[in-house]
Amino acid sequence: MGNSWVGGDQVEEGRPIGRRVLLGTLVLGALGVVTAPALQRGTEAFLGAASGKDPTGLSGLLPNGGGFRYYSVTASVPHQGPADYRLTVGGLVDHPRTYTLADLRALPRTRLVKDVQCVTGWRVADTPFEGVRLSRLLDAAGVRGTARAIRFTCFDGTYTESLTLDQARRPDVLVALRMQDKDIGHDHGGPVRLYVAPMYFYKSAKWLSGITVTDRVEPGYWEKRGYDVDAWVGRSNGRSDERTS
Ligand SMILES: Nc1nc2c(c(=O)[nH]1)N[C@H]1C(S)=C(S)[C@@H](COP(=O)(O)O)O[C@H]1N2
Ligand SMILES: [Mo]
Repeated sequence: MGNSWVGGDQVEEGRPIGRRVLLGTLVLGALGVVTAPALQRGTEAFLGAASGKDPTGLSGLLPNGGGFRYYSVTASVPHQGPADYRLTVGGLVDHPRTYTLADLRALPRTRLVKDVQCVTGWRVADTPFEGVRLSRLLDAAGVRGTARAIRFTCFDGTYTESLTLDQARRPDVLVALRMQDKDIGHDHGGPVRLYVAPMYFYKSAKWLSGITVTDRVEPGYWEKRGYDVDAWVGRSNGRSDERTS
């Protein structure tokens, strides 16, 4: 699957960067040159996204992705499928459990169709997501009285996210198995990603592997790097986008 360069300015998580800066950065990165500290953060974020797809780095929009951009903070992500995918639910619960993909597929599902909004500005209208309500998995696990939050981990080995327990129990928060009415492919975080409909898309952790119930919010990957922990679309991160849910 090839990648195409589409559009003038590329964006990366955190701030827009101009095409010239981006191309310079990619060339330096490809040559293994150590970049200036000022560029380091953007370089890491963008090269991580680009190199997982295409070593030449000229990627961004997913081909046939309907406007979605590919993001990963790691250079590559192992593939997991029906044979080896596992989701563990643990922490402050009475009944920790590990789910296979078949286990998750056997549970009742919810389908939601809403806009997706990335904090860097792009928005995709009317995107169907389908999956098991997170609240269902939490209820099955038996959340203890001291619990206040959830920590999400991913099988890319690096990305993390967080929600308060109240946010996690909303009916528009899914452990998603399908997106755009297809099983979620690897690039979109398949086979299972989180979908937090009312929040910026960085909350929707791809390649979901762990749900840990905790006694406090532990800020996720981007939240440690300046993004709002309470990431309501239109009411956080200094943005005024139309709400998504
Ligand atoms: N594991 C993981 N999940 C992630 C990210 C990531 O880099 N790694 N990026 C987040 C951000 S910032 C966005 S906008 C969306 C992008 O999802 P997509 O690649 O399906 O468009 O995934 C979110 N979830
Ligand atoms: Mo994003």
